[in-house]
Amino acid sequence: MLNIEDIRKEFPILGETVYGKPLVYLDNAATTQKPQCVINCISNVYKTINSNVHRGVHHLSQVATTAMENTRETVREFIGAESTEEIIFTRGTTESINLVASSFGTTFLKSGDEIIISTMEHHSNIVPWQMLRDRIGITLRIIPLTADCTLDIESYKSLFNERTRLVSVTHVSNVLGISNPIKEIVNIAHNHNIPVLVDGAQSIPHKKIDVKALDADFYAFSGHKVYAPTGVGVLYGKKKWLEAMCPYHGGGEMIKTVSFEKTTFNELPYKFEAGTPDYVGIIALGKALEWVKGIGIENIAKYERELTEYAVEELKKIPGIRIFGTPDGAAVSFLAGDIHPADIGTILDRLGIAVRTGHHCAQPLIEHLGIPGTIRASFAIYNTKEEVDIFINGLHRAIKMFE
Ligand code: C6P
Repeated sequence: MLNIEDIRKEFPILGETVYGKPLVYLDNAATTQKPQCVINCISNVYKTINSNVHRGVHHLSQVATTAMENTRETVREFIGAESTEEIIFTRGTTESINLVASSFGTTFLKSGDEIIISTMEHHSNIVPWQMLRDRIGITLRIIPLTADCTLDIESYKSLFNERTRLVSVTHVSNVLGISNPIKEIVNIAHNHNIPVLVDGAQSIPHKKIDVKALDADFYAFSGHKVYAPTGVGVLYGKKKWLEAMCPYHGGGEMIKTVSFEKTTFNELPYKFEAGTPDYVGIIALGKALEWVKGIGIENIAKYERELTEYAVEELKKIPGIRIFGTPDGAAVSFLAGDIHPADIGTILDRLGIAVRTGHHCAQPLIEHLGIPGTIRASFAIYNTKEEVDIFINGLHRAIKMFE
């Protein structure tokens, strides 16, 4: 049995008030709040072991390096990767996808090649491919959605041809809270010998991830969505791809030798980690994942699913509410009649309730739905049914103001 009240006590920000009202934070898909142990970890690193990593023979540098590399092992275990050589630290999901677009693109793609993405992608999984398209002349093929906002798998199958080189899709939609059948998507692509990148930004906080079981070729995620600090993320890549791919950024750390004539590159994973990494954030990412492990990701997933189901049930009782898709995760998107989502969001904010409104950085999906945007409530392990009730009451009040 989870004790949510005890878990809440670990998050100092949850005691804050907004406009004199207790904070009800339902914008966890944008970023999660941080437990005290993660906050302490950051300040303890600065207080006790701060030193640049992988560079010094001195004690502090060695301790900091060990702590950072321990996180690499924590991440490896957390996502079920084969080896720490396959764990690249980045600034977040966005940078992880840009890394693949740049390095995989430069190494393997040429004009006329095709990449498959979907209608429900976040801009981070659209724009890097468009930039590549404009640079080298590839084509983007888009998986359409069915009427109930799921990926149209039959259409997906029909997008493959001899020019297809990569599939890049989100595991869970940040707008709809719907999980995509990644294993099936991977199997279909692999039957064509095509690798798959999975955008895991919205699955890492809510699902048990096993990259080997999924057989994903790449898996990208951000630390800040899973109780870790901002500014750190991960790219998992199968060794065979990472070894073949050219480096992304050039600089210190990613080299073996440098002369003015020639540079040789470092081995994995350092080949992709140019410059001083955010080792403080990385060490705190390790702390956050250990914290999640302590509660159990399956327990988190179950609790959040129940909370989301409760929110969906309560939303459905309000006349005029339109929910988009059938969420199976920890987020729900909806509209209240013709009221603009930003108006609802602003009124909820005055009541201390934080939700996200707008296009959620997924404009093609919003355009597909033919709406101005949505109101999105997204949940984390520290949210409660009482908070859902406050949110629903707030929604009633907001709707009344527009009647
Ligand atoms: N979505 C949201 O409110 P970064 O910014 O790199 O940490 O994550 C980008 C990203 C990529 N893919 C998906 C599916 C995402 O949801 C996000 C971030 C936040 O929905 C902020 S826009």
